[in-house]
Amino acid sequence: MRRRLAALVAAATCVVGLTGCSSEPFAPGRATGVGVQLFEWTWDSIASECTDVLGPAGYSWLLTSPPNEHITGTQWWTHYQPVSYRIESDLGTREQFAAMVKTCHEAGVDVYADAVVNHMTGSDTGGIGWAGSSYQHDDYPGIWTDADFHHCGLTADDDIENYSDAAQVQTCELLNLADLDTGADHVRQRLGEYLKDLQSLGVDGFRIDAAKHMASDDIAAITSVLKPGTVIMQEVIRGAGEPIQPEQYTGNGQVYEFAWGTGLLTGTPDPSSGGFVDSDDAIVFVENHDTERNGSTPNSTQIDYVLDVVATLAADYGTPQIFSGYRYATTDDGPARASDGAVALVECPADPGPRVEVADGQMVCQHRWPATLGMLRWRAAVGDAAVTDEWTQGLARAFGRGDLGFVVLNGTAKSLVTTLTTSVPDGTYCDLVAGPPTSSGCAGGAVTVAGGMVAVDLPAHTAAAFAASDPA
Ligand code: LM2
Ligand code: CA
Repeated sequence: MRRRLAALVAAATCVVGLTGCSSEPFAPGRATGVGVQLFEWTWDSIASECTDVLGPAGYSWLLTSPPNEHITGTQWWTHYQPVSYRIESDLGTREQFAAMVKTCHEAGVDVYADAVVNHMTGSDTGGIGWAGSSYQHDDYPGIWTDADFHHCGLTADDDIENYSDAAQVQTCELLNLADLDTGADHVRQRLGEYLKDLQSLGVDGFRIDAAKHMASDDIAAITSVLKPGTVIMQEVIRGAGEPIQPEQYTGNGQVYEFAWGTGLLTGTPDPSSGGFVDSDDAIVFVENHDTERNGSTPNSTQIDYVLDVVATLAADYGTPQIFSGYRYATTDDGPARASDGAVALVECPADPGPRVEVADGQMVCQHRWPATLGMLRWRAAVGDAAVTDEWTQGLARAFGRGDLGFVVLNGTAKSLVTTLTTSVPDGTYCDLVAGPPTSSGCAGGAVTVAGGMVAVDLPAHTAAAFAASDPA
């Protein structure tokens, strides 16, 4: 007998780890491999999030915003203009940072920091940083003098103009930001010391900001002093026909594979079609703080965003990084601030989800959305099982991971009513796109497999996923 059950994309009633919610927690211990970029979150807020949500939900690691002293201002991008390597920012103090790392480790979550090592500030007038250090464009007392910077002499004002010229990209200034001479031994050493200092606070890995703007060898030298096993995630934006490509950096660690998120804009990215780094080398993401603003990938205000997150977490390619940011009116705006001028503690919406209204400056908490949490659970359940039972019909598609899980994505504007072959054993299973199951049962609808077939009835722009380990 075949039964047809609508797969509901219902709002979950709770967030795992919070009071009133008793979804079975993952054993702390890096269950999924999935990370979350907590963009502009304060260290104190990250600490509570590790305990309350990230650990129980199965997040393996998180990425912080840059933790060092930065220029002052209310824009988020002040964090991408370092003034010194003191761990002192409007996101928190050194002590708060260290306490956060400890708390997150106790919750089973590794901490990676965003490392801005290509450049310092873009200021032409100089000033005083957040922690009180004074600086000029090419002069950071006690740290760098003019001789420590590239003065490329290749363009009129030493700014990068032409991405087809590798020397310009790596030795001229990105956005007028004073470009460190990362080829020089003592510059490499000082940058390595900064990263080691973070490591002494427990940091497990680094995003290397603007990696494309440093020679791969420079990054190798800077990171060579780190503990074996330190995770390195390099930001090398793929540009067609450019001389500098992500493949040149995989010897140092992983790279962000921008082709994944870009590919989501038009359908399903297909790494086997070429133009992608190998799966083990790739960090994949639906959006990051830059692409959220510049449109080069989907963003969380768009109709198929949840589908894109589901597709990314279900795929057998790369290490997913979930993005969690805040609502803004204009792209420069930073998050809400406390009365002392520092970034305010985070308050997630009561029931975070795609349809919840969020005021400007407030966190959206995409990493708490039911579909994201449910798919973390699904991903942990399927492990590295091979892709099976693939089915495609235009923007609708489905696939399984061995006999452990199955996912259906309806990216079309019409309901998807069909019957599909699945290797998941006959039975009735919770739809995990509705959220992780709770002690009272499925978070949303259920799906039945009978005779090796599953009947699906999915509204436009929705998805459903079930795992053999989560029967209804
Ligand atoms: C990155 N990766 O390689 C970051 O992901 C990206 O967010 C950074 O740009 C960039 N590289 C440099 O670290 C952001 C932001 C820019 C901002 C810079 C520096 O997207 O808009 O530039 O940080 O804060 C701002 C102004 C720009 C000005 C520059 C220097 O928007 O107009 O350039 O400061 O004063 C003259
Ligand atoms: Ca450079």
